Amino acid sequence: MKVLLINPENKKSIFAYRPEDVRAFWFPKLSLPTIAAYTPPDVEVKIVDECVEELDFNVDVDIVGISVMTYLSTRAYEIAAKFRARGVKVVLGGIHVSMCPEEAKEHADSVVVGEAEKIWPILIEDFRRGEMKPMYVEKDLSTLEGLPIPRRDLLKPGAYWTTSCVQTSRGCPFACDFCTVTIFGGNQFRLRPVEEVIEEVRRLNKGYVVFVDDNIAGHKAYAKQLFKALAPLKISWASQASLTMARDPELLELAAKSGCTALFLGVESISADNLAAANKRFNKVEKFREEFKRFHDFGILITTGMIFGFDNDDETVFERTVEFLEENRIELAMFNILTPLPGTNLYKRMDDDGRIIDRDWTNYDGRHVVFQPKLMSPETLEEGFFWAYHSFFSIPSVFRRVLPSFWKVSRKKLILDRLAVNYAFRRIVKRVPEGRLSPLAKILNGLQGRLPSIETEGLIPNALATIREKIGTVSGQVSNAGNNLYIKVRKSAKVQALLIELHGTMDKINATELKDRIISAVDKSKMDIVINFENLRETTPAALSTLFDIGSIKDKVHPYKIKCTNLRASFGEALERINQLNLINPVFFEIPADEVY
Ligand code: B12
Ligand code: SF4
Repeated sequence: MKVLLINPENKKSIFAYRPEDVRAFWFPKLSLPTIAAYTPPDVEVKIVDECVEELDFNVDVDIVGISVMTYLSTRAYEIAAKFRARGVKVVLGGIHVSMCPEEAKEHADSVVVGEAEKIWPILIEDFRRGEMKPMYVEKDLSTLEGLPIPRRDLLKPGAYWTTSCVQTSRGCPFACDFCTVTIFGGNQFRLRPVEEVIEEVRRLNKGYVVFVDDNIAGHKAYAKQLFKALAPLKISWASQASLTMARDPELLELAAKSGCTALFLGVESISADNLAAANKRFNKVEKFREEFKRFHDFGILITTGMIFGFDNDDETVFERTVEFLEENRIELAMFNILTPLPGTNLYKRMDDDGRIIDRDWTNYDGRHVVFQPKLMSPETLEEGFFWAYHSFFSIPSVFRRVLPSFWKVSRKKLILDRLAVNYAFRRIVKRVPEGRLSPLAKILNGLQGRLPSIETEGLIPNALATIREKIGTVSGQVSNAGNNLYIKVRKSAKVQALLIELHGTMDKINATELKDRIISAVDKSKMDIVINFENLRETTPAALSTLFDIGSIKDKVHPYKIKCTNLRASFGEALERINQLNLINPVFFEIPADEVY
């Protein structure tokens, strides 16, 4: 009996990785090598991965198994139809089938819902007897003890950067709104016995090992034990982890000592509001810099996963994100457009709100906009995503991000490898449209920035921040801003206005510049402005009266309004000193923060 296991690929997509890309930096999923290992020994098994080889539809085979990711489901169904037309039985399994079994059933002789460890051998025996069922559902999560070694030998030799992929755990202790991992694997975090992982690693042909876990540090005590056991093997490895790993220096040190050279970190967004909405509060924006530095200090290179299109993302998110990644020397990043994958909470929410605009699964690849974004048009989101790719992988950006680590990392070869991976990504980027930033993004960028504060006499501290500092809830940004005025701008999700967040110190000179920038931004954007004073550390009465100099600003912004929030609570004392009554109307007035946030 002959079984053919297929990993489909949508070769028509400009984003599809070509064989040369896979050889340069890619590795296979373990799905099919795992199933192959569970196939009875008297059955002949072959694996074809369309990413790296052609699929022969005339091959001599009795049964075909296809692993289905959502964006590849159309291709999977096409392959299934061709084999079924020849009378070959087709089984579909994997994440998409588990989330949409009724849909998948229409395209196959049998579908497997859930993990296949226990079901696959039963299905094969049923097939032999001519009694294969149309659907097999695995409700239990299999134990990870005594797993057979995945059949990596069935993968095309030399086609991948590495085939030394090993899984040490399944699932993730978190449940981010957009992710299918916890939905599929339950929020039970399952761990393989350390000695079994070590034995599997020991048997690999040397080379770079990739732990294809969802979160290698999801269970700290286990991870520490694993890293200690890996150290004597003298391997180099990479994996995925959550940023929480940086909060345990011992864990980082053990990881580095065990050969960890690179980690993929699900950073997702540089907006705390986005992260909160995505149920990812454990990512703390104000700690990002420090946490990235910790990985770098241990010589661990970082790849960040970034998502564009969250509800608080406006046109400026692309430039701000790339700038942030460059500032933090992020050696590599994967950009994605937010995608409501079936089965996730995000999908349910978007569907309930009628925001899904494209139901073609082919476009659920993180590179297309399939939903209506809140603060920009789908086109602006797509264009900005393309722009971010081009900008991040431009030669100056590559040097800015990668070269500084050269002096940090003791093994210089790692940096050369990272430069090579960036170079390989540039090949893909060249196939992607160039993209552009929207005119509003340019306006916002003209408005935001950092302006030095020179006049430090008579500064009045922010009363709100002082109270918070006392009770220990003040944000790092308020206390660490230094002698500068930081102006951050975005479009409000709630009201048709540009939101200006002030941080640091505002003196008369930078207040004059801020006022000019506001007048210019209102003129170009034709929108109201809301200035939030909550995080401004200190200012002077002279700075406030310059900014609120109605005579010089009212006509220039008419008919638009400049509004404030947290002004009185933060700088009531300064306002008292400058006869604030003139300031309230008609141009400036204070509104409660919850009206804009
Ligand atoms: C390693 C990995 C990668 C690697 C390698 C991918 C590759 N070469 O295809 C990299 C980092 C490159 C990657 C990229 C992407 N990935 Co990925 N990846 C994974 C990860 C972490 C592990 C996969 C793995 O090896 N699992 C171990 C095996 C044993 O488990 P399994 O795949 O679930 O298989 C079991 C069952 O599903 C079932 N089964 C699976 N197939 C079949 C087939 C048959 C016939 C049967 C009977 C059963 C069956 O049996 C298996 C044993 O129980 C998974 C998450 C996860 N935990 O699975 C995400 C995951 C598969 N990736 C995902 C996504 C979205 C992507 C990207 C599209 C992201 C992006 N926008 O760039 C890209 C696509 C790139 C590409 N061309 O494939 C999603 C898929 C979601 C979906 N609904 O489709 C997942 C589930 C993660 C998530 N966040 O939700 N990925
Ligand atoms: S931390 Fe990563 S793997 Fe875990 S639920 Fe969130 S996105 Fe998914």
